Amino acid sequence: MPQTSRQKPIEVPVPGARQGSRPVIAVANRLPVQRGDDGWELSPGGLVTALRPVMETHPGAWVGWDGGTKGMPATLPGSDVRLQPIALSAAQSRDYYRGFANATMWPLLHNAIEKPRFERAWWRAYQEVNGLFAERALAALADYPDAVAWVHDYHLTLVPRLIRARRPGQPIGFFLHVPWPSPDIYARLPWREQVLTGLLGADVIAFHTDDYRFNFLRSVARQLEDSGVEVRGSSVLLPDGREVVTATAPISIDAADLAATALDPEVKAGVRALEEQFSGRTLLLGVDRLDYTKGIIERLLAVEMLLERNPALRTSLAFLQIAVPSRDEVREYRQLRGTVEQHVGRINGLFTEPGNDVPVHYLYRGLSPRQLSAYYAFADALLVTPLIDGMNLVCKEYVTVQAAHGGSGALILSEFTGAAVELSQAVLCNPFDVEGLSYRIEHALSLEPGTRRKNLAAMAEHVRAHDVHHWVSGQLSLIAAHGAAAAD
Ligand code: ADQ
Repeated sequence: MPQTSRQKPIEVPVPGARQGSRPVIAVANRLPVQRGDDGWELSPGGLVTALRPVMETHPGAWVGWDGGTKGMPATLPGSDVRLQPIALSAAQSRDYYRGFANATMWPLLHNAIEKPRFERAWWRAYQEVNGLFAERALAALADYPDAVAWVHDYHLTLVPRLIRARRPGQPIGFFLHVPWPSPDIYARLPWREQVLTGLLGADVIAFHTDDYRFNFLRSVARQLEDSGVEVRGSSVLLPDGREVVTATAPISIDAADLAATALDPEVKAGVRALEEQFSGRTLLLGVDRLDYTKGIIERLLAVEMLLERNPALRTSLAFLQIAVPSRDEVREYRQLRGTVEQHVGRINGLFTEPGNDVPVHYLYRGLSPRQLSAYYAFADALLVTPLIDGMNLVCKEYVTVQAAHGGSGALILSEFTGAAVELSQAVLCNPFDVEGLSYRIEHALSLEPGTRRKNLAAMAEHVRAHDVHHWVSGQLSLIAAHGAAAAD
């Protein structure tokens, strides 16, 4: 069995030619569109950011939940990719999405840092809705018989097997955007065998880091060995002779595109406005979906300790938290919002000097990529402190925008993110140690600008060389090559 370690990811060899414009049927929970001021537009978020380049270069279709929106366009704005919306009933969205996906799988796969809830009714809805997604994907595959099927994330673990049952020779890939926990934690899931056999319908199952991949292989060995399933190296051999390969493929961003956008006039104007607003102060920034995995409370408490220890910082430092509303129909998320807002108010109540601006600023909303870029360009340091995070794209965005502006910003990065494996020049931190975190922030701010600039440039160069185009072409080639091998 492979050893778990925080080593650099093994570069997965990319067999076969680049996939050119072979059609792709992407299957993911949500369709990546929303209604904006000027009509339908791509919605924000990690998965959409990552998959946008696929849609630009490959024909095909995207199968996903319409989220209850009506009147969706037939194709993705700005491309020929067909949208295949799935409508869910109120009960399905409650039990499959809010229940099984967000209150069972999400906490379970994030090391059970919130207690996962196990409800049989939710599991039944999850099976039913995975069935609907598979049916839609099969219909799209009938229109594009030479397509690659690419299934995403913890909402849809049963889909690979359902597609395989009806199209045995179909190349199928699965990518998990979140961590895979240790086999002990995974074993708590009452439906642990079904989820594993669902995933093993794919030809390739890929993860952000070796740790997650090894945890998965150990879960397969523990739960399925009695059923004749064998883990051999990085592959899984099934009783019917099929081989499923696993791969480590850290996701990334469209670095060139972001670096170019970061220099446009709207961003520069945004930076000038921030220079005025925070004139003479050091700005620490946090940017996250409002999620209990992101360590926002620990970050606020660390900032509080910093202000407590250093009275001079109460007027010379500002911390801005930008939090995108997320899953506010789930109880734990509503509670988190309340707790964050209490801390922000409490810290400002304690540490605002009369006649001065508050030390903690808080925006509860989504921002446009250009608005976000202005904050990235201006901030002296970014605090990325998740208790656990599959990858984390925000830190990759920060180093890219800072480098485009010739900045010397510091990245303070939790060692419990997938990104920490790649961005080793960051100031790494353990967010569970709140006091230690407050010292790591101090340390990051005390680094010489020359050192910070050198670290930042190294990280930005890594992201540039391992961008999302590299990730997509690697994944599609791997799926096509192993899918073809399986069909022989
Ligand atoms: P997320 O948990 O959503 O993604 P992350 O990877 O950081 O986390 O992506 C967030 C995205 O949302 C970034 O592109 C960021 O720019 C954007 N965003 C954040 N705050 C915003 C705001 N206020 N306004 C607008 N946009 C904002 C999941 C996993 C991660 C994994 C990704 C991709 O949890 O671990 O990195 O998928 O696989």
